[in-house]
Amino acid sequence: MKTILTGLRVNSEPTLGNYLGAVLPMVRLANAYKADHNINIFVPDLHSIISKVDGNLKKNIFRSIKIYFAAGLEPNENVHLYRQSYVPAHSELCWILECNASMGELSRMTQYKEKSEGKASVNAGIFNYPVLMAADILLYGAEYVPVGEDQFQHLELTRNLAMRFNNKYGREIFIPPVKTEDQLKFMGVENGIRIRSLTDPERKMSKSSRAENSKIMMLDDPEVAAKKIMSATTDSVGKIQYDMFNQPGISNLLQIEALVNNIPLQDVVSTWAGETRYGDLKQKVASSVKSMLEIFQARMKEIPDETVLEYLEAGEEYANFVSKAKLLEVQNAVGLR
Ligand code: AQP
Repeated sequence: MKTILTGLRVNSEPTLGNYLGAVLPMVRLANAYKADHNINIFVPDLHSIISKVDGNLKKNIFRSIKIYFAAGLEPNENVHLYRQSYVPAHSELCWILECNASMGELSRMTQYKEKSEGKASVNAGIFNYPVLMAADILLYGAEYVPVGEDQFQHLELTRNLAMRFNNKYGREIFIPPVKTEDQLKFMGVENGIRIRSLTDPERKMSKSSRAENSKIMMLDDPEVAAKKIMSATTDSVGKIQYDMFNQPGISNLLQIEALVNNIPLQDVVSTWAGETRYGDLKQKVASSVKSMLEIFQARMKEIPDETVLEYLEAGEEYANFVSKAKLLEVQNAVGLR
């Protein structure tokens, strides 16, 4: 069976960007493909500690699993939920891959540049985490990795590391994830999803941003979230149209409206064509986001911790079994075994 895999860092609660860019696409694919695909949804707890952790990491881990169920994930024997730090092969393979990755290629990663920009000191985890991400993917031969647009460069790195390793050892040890264009086709989208900051729409909505009004957190009071949409930065063009280059604020709102209601962007754009009143668009998007958050937050409360733990323990048994076998193959190739 082919594998679809994704993960969401738990350094803090997710934003609407994480939800629309990564959680919802994964849940939709999981529900559609679970009969004949492995669906690996893991909690990248080791990735999470590269940033400051807000709140309690253990609680954040449980909350992260609940988020997938609240988004509509249907349990199934092929759906595997696990914590990265409970599966040691991730860290072990990471080291071996580190020894096959170059400082040059890692320093070209946009995420590294953005996360280290303007900082006097940057931890080595921020530099190395794309290699751990490659290990997360290659251990399970995951060909499809639904992520937001910001992570596509890391998927390309994963492909390169896999192919380099296979060439070096003369056999197909790793299955590389499919190319970005094929990832997009599989996700059923033309471009990667990138939800923008509400206050600075040139940038992506980011959970670590200090500007509270720039981001909607999935556990924000729905009224507060609606107010953040109402105060979103727009422009002075005076036309409601999708033009991410010249009107990123308005385009971002149109994109949010489409994704929250699961309707094609083109349909939303047509509905608003010819309209000029930005306030009306904001009202509509604010109301869509508010309703979505109310339903989502009510569902979050329905899932007990005990159920989450049962799923995690079962998933970790599966993940350890699969990953240990792949790690042994790698260790044999390198000569460690
Ligand atoms: N703004 C976004 N729009 C669409 N997708 C996004 N993702 C992140 N931001 C957006 C996608 O969410 C998934 C999980 O991301 P993550 O939490 O593992 O790490 P991140 O990319 O570092 O997320 P943030 O919000 O940007 O966190 P901080 O501010 O801490 O760095 C990924 O699939 C990502 O593409």
